[in-house]
Amino acid sequence: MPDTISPAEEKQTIFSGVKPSGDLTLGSYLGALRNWVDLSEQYDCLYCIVDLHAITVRQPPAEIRSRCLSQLAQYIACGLDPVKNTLFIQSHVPAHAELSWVLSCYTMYGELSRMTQFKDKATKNAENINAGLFTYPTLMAADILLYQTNLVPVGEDQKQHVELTRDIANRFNGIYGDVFTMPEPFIPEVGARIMSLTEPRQKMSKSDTDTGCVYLLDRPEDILRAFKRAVTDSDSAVRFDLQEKPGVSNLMGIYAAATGKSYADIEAEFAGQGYGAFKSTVGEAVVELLRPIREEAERLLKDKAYLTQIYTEGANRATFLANKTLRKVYKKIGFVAK
Ligand code: ATP
Ligand code: LTN
Repeated sequence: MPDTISPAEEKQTIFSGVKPSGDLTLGSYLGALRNWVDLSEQYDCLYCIVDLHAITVRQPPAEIRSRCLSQLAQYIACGLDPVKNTLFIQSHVPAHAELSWVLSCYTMYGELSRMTQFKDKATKNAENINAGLFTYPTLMAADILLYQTNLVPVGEDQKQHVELTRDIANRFNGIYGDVFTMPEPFIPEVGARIMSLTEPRQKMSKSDTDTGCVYLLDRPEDILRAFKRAVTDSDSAVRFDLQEKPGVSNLMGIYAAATGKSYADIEAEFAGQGYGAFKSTVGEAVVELLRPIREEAERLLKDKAYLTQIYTEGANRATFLANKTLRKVYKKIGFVAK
């Protein structure tokens, strides 16, 4: 009896993760989570809460703990079925940290120095440029490669990290044979880079303290207020132009992602109307998009026993798969078997 199913029946694997470094934003949803849900029928999916990644920036212990649970509730509320998808917390599967160390010995200092996220975070956290912030991409490579992942659904900002993961995998495979599957980034056509509503030239980031973020659990009145305050420009035409009109283009991107409308449709819909009506309509579309997620997440968060069961089962499944790859890696390197 063959111990594998035939390639025709075999589903490809997806891995992705979000850090519990703040509350999930509209950017995390449109750039990543929503696609996770869309892809979860055709693929074997592992979706992780990457707490090890979050501590590259200081996190108050009580906050990271409660955010992990809340993030899990939001994953499920977004539509991820915990029976069909493996939902787990990264620190529950030690193989991530173990493979990360190994991969750090196959990653070049120069490669890590070129990562834009490192340069960005180092500028923002000048008082704490720790080694973890620098080697962060090797941990991300370990996350992905441990599960022989084919596809990594992420926002535009993570493309460089997935490309580095491929370089590391290639280098390792070049020395030891085909150990790792080569992963591809999957970046959505709309929503891949949602910008802050108040600083539209900066990515909407959950750890930023500016007021330009919309959070998945925000109340409708807060969402509407955030959109009313959104920065536009001194013109009055709703027209897509990232260079000249970053605020309006960002709102158009959000509206397109929320409704499925094209930019041409949106321009026609608001022709001659000015920004007031446009901002309110986008705000209302986002309220309706997020309403069911917030309601379901609030309900799930009251059931801690259920959430504990989900992340425990998720960690068991993930550990099994991850250890298979880790054992293979150790063997290829030449470590003595236990
Ligand atoms: P932090 O502020 O702590 O760096 P973040 O808000 O940038 O966090 P991540 O946890 O780094 O969020 O990202 C989670 C996923 O969501 C990633 O796939 C990332 O590419 C995507 N993502 C995050 N922010 C945006 C955004 N503004 N637009 C589109 N995708 C995004
Ligand atoms: N680095 C990512 C989060 C992340 C991730 C991953 C995404 C950690 N490990 C593996 C995809 C696959 C971020 O900063 N958003």
